[in-house]
Amino acid sequence: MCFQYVRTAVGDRITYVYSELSRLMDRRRFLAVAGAGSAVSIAGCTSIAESIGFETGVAVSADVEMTISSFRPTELEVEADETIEFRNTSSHTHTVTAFEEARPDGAEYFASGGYDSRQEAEGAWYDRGGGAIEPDQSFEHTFEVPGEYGYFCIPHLTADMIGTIQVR
Ligand SMILES: [Cu+2]
Repeated sequence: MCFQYVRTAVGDRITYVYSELSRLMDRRRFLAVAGAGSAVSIAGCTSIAESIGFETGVAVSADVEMTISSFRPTELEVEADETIEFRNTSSHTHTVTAFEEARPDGAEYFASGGYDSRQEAEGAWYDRGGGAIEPDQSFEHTFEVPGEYGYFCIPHLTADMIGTIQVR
């Protein structure tokens, strides 16, 4: 696991610094580390990443990042009523689109572009690129109802660009 982060005092938002190798970390460890609430550093990790050519040390302040074809982290655990920022840090265009069925009872549907259903979001995307999150743009949503939310990126669903938010 190559992953480093600091939980900042401001806004209780996780600012994470990681390498491409962080993709390899498993969810359990991520949650355990994220829940610890203190700075964590895995010795040797950064230098390993650098030695094989990855850029490291770039701090990104967002809750979920959109990379070339994935959400990172894939699964995120947050408190109810937290506003989550999904930020496109790649050079590709993405969407954040909720699965209709994968949300707790009573939870509001969410999608970049503000659509009220998956059908509406997909229709807008295929019709006119509706809901697009361009490079360096963000989409925010506040998760009010505890439970599990599944979401995906419309143009990259076939590449398994899928994420989960666990709201406590
Ligand atoms: Cu995408």
